[in-house]
Amino acid sequence: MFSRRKFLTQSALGSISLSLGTSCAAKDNESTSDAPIKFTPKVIATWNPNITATKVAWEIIEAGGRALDAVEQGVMVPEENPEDQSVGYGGRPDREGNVTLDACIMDENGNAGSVCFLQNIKHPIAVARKVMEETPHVILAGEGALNFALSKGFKKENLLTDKSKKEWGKWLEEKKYKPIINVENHDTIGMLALDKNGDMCGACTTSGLAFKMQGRVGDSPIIGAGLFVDNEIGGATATGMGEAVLKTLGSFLVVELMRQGRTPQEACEEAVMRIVKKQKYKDFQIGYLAMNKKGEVGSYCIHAGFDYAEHKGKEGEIFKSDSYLKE
Ligand code: SD4
Repeated sequence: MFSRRKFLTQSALGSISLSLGTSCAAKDNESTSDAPIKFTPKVIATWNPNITATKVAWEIIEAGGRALDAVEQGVMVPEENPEDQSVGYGGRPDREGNVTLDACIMDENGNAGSVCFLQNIKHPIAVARKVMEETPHVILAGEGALNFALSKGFKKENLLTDKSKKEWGKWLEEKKYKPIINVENHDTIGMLALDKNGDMCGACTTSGLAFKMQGRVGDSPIIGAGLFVDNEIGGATATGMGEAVLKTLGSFLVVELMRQGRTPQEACEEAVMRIVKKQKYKDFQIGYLAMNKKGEVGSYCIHAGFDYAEHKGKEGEIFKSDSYLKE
């Protein structure tokens, strides 16, 4: 099976040791010794165009910043990019022509915030963070999420660009709903960051499947589906056809498998196989991306074509994910 050289050879260069006393980082990975755990601060994100997002996040980590700020600022890059038609401003609309956004965020203490079916706000991830930090709740949806955002000073904006409006117009001619693997929906961003304190946080944001039914919410804002982080173990995020991820609570599954001792790679493969066993997997794409507390990364997808970006130094790198189907 797929193995990345770097999984095993944790390079001394760029690694940091963290003693057991100062963090829970080592608890499950090195439970038999008091030796400090070596980890590599790192940022990873789904899909190669998001390398610009990992760079922004990495600069925060490199400066000694908190992983939470890194993931929030990082995913804001595609959120405000009109060329990215799967996230935020410029996202493809639902069948009624509404751009509706889903996003969630998790911090190193197990706190979570999420918005779904949010319209007219460019940075849903920032609203999700405010839900986490400034309300007693985890998820706000639709009008309630919008009113909350407005009360916090977010501006109401039109997010439907001419380009996405045109594509929607074209779609209306046939009204055929079929996600196109790796093309139509390929830039949803799920990001995980491990900071210099050894703390991990994650964020996920999307405009969801193009031309979805009005009111449809995918996996991306659902804690445990599109994203899950447990700072004792690691984190995982998902991309692709959200319905398949929701039915298997995929990101939670990946983290739980890592807790049981699987590598991030093994955990991602197992989570994909759960979908392959029960669902019509040939018709859609799913990609998982995971990182454990050492900074070891794994990824796996159904169809070839899923990739991810990684920053742990000045230059970012793109890695191709191995896939269940090899075409
Ligand atoms: C969704 N999982 O709304 C998202 C779409 C996605 O890459 O990830 N696209 O189902």
